[in-house]
Amino acid sequence: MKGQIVKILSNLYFVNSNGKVYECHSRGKFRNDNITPTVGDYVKFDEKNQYILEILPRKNTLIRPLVSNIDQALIVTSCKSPDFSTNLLDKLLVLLEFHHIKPIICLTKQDLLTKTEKNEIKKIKKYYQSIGYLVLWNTNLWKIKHLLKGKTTVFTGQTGAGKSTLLNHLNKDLHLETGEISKALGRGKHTTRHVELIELWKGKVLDTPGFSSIDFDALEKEDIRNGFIEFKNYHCPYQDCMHLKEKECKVLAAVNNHKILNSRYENYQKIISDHNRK
Ligand SMILES: Nc1nc2c(ncn2[C@@H]2O[C@H](COP(=O)(O)OP(=O)(O)O)[C@@H](O)[C@H]2O)c(=O)[nH]1
Ligand SMILES: [Mg+2]
Ligand SMILES: [Zn+2]
Repeated sequence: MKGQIVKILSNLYFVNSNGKVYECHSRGKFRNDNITPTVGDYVKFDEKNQYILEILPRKNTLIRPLVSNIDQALIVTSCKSPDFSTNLLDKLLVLLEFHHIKPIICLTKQDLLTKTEKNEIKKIKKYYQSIGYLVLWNTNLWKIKHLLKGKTTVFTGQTGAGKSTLLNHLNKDLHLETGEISKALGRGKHTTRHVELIELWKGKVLDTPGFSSIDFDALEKEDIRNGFIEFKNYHCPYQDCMHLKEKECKVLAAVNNHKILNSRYENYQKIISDHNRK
């Protein structure tokens, strides 16, 4: 039978197949093969003896959290408290583009904005939509539920952005802990959690504390450039133009003509210079 690993606890692999979860063991073989099964792996398994026979080819693997075969990511981005960060958003977009994970931007805490602030966010929202991204408010539960169906989705974004709150809204039975993580840390609470895919609206979701910079290490400068997907619309005289100081660069011209959002370009420069410093 085929299934997907939804949870791993020491040497027990929880495999979901058509909504039923089987507790399987892994054969020694994978260890020798240098493949460790991860959450999200699609596997062939022996349902009778409950062990994993084969790990099917992966679409992608993230390191932190260690998880494979992610179809899409909901980037939960708060408009306020914590303040809207285009830098974090653009970084995540680059990372997701590199790993072939479809990004969906979900804005939260719009209720905390003044009218002027909301208009500003709406402009930014429009820009991201114009370059091809799906951008939603967290109040659009109906749309989000539809997007989850049949997919493996990670919920990512800053601590306090409202990931767990949104998940609780999507399913009242989840009862995920929400609120300030710093309070929990202050009490010396055990914060390491196991990675688990949970079934939600006919899909599987993973509530992550965000990705780690380790997942960035595999990227080359060109990958960062390619992650700014709207740059591809401009054809510069230099083939393989990095859009930094090149003469007659069409991207730089578009930034000057306000065709490309200023913050996007600034974030691009920042990510590239951080990369150079490594
Ligand atoms: N005003 C407002 N508060 C929100 C919204 N979404 C989440 N919160 C609050 O923000 C805090 C952090 O939310 P939480 O879901 O724990 O964030 P997480 O760290 O991303 O999982 C909690 O106190 C939530 O009640 C929202 O849309 N509006
Ligand atoms: Mg949370
Ligand atoms: Zn260029």
